[in-house]
Amino acid sequence: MRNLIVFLAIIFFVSSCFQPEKKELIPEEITQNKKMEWWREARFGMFIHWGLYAVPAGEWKGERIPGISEWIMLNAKIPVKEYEKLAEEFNPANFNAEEWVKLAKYAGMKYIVITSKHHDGFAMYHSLASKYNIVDATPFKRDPLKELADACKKNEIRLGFYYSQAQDWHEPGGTYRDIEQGKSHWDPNLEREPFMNYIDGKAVPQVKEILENYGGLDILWWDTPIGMTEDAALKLKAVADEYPDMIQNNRLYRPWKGDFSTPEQHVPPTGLNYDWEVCMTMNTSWGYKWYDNNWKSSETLIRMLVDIASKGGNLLLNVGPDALGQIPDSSVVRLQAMGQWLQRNSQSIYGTTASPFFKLPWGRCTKREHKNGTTLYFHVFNWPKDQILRVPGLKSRISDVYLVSNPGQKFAFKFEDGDLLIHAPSVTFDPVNTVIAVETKGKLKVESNMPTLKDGKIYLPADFADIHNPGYGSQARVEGQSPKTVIKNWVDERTKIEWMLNVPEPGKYKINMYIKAAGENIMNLKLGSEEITEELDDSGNEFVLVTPGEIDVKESGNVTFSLSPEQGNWNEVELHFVELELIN
Ligand code: FHN
Repeated sequence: MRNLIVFLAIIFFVSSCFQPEKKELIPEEITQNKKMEWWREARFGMFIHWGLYAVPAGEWKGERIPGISEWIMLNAKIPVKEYEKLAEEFNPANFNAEEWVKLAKYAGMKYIVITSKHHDGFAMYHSLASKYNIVDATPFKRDPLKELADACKKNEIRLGFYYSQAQDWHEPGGTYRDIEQGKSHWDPNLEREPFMNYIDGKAVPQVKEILENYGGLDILWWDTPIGMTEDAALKLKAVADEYPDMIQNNRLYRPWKGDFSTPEQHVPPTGLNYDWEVCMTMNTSWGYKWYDNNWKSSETLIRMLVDIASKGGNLLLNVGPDALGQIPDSSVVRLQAMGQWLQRNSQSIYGTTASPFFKLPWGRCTKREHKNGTTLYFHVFNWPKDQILRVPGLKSRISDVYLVSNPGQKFAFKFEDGDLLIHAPSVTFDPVNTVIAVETKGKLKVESNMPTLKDGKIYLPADFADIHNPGYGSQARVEGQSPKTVIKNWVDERTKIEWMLNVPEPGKYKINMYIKAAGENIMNLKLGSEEITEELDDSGNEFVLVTPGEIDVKESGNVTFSLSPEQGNWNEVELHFVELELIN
């Protein structure tokens, strides 16, 4: 009987992993799909944070100010009148819109989003609603956003403006961080006024200006709805909704979804059931900070773009130009590397959709559907040492397997134990990411490789974990090659590790974990709705087996197993795998 239940559960599980039938769309969905079409195909855009904060570049009165550089006015508690003086020094003589646009194009980016006004309240375009703008208040006197809009048009790249609609540290009615906690503005000379004065007097007129005067924006990127009220948001929405083809993000007012969501500084572990765009810095700050050298490598950035595409999202990658109008060389080099990789592999990114696989231990997958089949793009991050690339559970008919950057290079393949095996030469073609295309015919059929019961155990390896890192702070990551992968650098107590798994039958499961713990760590373990806590001993430099106890799983089906640090009781843990052993 038990075998029968397991068998039926597996049959249900397998069949539910085949591609779902396309559902009938309602008219609103058709309109929305049409509006989002170019954006979904684009996959990759450039974020530009540029403003007066590029002048101090992270330093105030000879002191390095901690935190992200565009927040220097708040972090260093600079009085409004003093900060305003930065405008007199701002003369970005080397600014060249055409060069920026060409760089974005070379990098393979399809759109640009630039700060028209950040939280410091300074408009980076010629505003008639406030003299505190780059044309009226600086020796530069040019409107860089106008020049950028012209260059984008000329070079056929889409353009969006960022606008900080609630926070405006310069205005008596603008909001600032902690206003919702009742804290005062740091500048006692700024006599407070009602928020609506600022909305009516500056935000609404400025949003009208940017929408009317720059040839029609493709994106309006709202930010930080701190202190935003529904009344104020409705006024701004009314202005923006005059442009129904313009795409807006979800940050105008917290309860509203906008056209897309905006995970910041982290990549969601799985896809989201809504359009989404990760915004990400290449170092730590958004604005220019001369001593911020915490650069992500080109390899990390290329793989991040691929990871996001494999989950169906976009990447908006930031640059912070300096006070002379130059994009830092460290950003340029990375963008060029991304562009070169994209030139060879463009078809595996643009216009593709999310991976049909649960997890691929060696990389990622994107796909493109055609009338008679699907092209699967396998992005191989870790080239197999045994010359066999195993694609778990691919059940479709296959007509061709070739290298995307050189389609003449074919690969031999065969099916074995329900998996596709691709013969991989001993030397990798691209150490960062080799893309192999697999042409499948007919309906795409993929059997999920979600962990499930096998020989009495459910095996949860490091490379099948979803790592929920905090947006800012230390990032845990997977290192090594399957089956020897390890989660390393788990030092931040906000980081949570999760696995999706299939429990074919309820029962008591014993937990075995293979971990290395430094110092004192207390961990909470949760399977379905049951939770236990484990105090981990310092294991020195060794991986040890830890058995925190048993958990009762009351229902079969897909569940989540999670590990999270007990707040205030965390030091550092590395994790190789977890095993759930059925004991009754
Ligand atoms: O506070 C800003 C920050 O400076 C930057 O502009 C980012 C970009 O998404 N948005 C805010 C933080 O969420």
